[in-house]
Amino acid sequence: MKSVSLALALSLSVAIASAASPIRIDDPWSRATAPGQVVGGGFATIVNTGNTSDRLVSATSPVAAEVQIHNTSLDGGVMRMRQVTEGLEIPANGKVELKPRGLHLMLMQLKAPLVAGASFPVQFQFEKAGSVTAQFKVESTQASMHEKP
Ligand SMILES: [Cu+2]
Repeated sequence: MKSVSLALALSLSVAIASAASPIRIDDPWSRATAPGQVVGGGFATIVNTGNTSDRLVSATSPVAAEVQIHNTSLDGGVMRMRQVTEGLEIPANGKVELKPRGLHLMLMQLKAPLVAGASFPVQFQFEKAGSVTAQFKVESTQASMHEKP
């Protein structure tokens, strides 16, 4: 009996520890891809409710060979994407938005098309908060609430 209650107490403390993570991934979504399209985008708002800044260092997903962090810039009227290799700082009590035409996740070498209505996990690795997983919802390429520039 004693060992049972100890195990319960241990699992409770683990649950409390993970719930206390200051990093939250809000509204994770992606866009459906056409057959043959080998890259996809990932968008979300990364919220840091903690009093110290953190850094997103990498991300992985089972749907893609590699997940990169990209930034978008306008270069002579042409949209260009650049890989962010130094990670992404998430300010204390702040947030960073990953959105179309801005910072985003690039899912490289998709293993299968992303189909509207489906969802897939992305595991984020933060310097301090460690690993945080979010479930990305695939939306159709047709106009959605996210399509506004
Ligand atoms: Cu990109």
